[in-house]
Amino acid sequence: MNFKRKLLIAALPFAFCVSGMAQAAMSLKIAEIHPAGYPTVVAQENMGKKIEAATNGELTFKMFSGGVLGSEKEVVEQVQIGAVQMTRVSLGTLGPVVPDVNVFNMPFVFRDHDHMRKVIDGEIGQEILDKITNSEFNMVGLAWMDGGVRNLYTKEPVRSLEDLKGMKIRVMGNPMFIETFNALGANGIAMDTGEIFSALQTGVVDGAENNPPTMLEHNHFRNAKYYTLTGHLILPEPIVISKATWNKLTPEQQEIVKKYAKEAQFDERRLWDEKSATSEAKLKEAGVEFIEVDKKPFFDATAPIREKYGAPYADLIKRIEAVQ
Ligand code: GTR
Repeated sequence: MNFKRKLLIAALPFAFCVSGMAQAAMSLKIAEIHPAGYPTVVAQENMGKKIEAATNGELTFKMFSGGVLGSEKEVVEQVQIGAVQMTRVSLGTLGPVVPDVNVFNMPFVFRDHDHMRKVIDGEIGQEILDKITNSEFNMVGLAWMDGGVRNLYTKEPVRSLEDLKGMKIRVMGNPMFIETFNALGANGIAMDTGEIFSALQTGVVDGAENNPPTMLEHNHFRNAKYYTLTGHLILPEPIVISKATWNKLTPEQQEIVKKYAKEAQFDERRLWDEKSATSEAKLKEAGVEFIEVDKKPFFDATAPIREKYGAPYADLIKRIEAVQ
């Protein structure tokens, strides 16, 4: 046997050992735009602990909350290359990357919050997660988190569609949302979550749209005191894992990750309901006026968006509507 061959054989057990070790012990970074204590953050931390216990410490998790690893868009890019292993991201952000998920991003596609929950808990929810997994974007869709109901908040009150005319409204970086607000007579302006506070403060925008926990925890309420209950979006938010990471897991580890991600879906829902209620109370205490509006004009004005973006998903939309 020549020297080179001998060396190779000698190195083999070591190579196996190293790859075995990499599989046995892996630390996963979870990125979150929301601050510590937010329902999505807590639910993913709980999930991480359960997975760690179930894998005997083979998989460990480190939560990076508060957007320290970048904006959602940047994090999605990092997940695709495996630099960040896991994240919970708004479907709004994911839409331009995996267009098939945009069906949930259409204004007023769900009747109400409960309808959205039934849809994501059922087969359609799984189909959309599978679309993420089967796309070319190197992510595996694991489960859903609740992002509540998104309403409009503005510096000047919006009591009817007329009041919204010409207002600059911040939306997530998804052309569908820009078009939605343009259809409502406003100007949709895309920017990252972290830029909203100062954009409201300096008047770069006249308003934004989000759920009560985000309005509260990201301090948007300090410069937008009117909350108009349009309920135009009820967005579920997937937990995704990098495909590069997923492929390194053993089938057993994959099953464990899936199982506890699904559990996190329901853990977060409970936390979400509590947080929404306390957030609403705190916003009111801070002087935010909650404005009830007739949603019909908002629904009617956004019909062209549903027609344009919904056309390729006509059957799916019928199935969503049929979910009782
Ligand atoms: C929140 C959502 C975030 C982010 C944010 C935004 O409701 O949970 O993922 O998308 O809205 O509008 O930027």
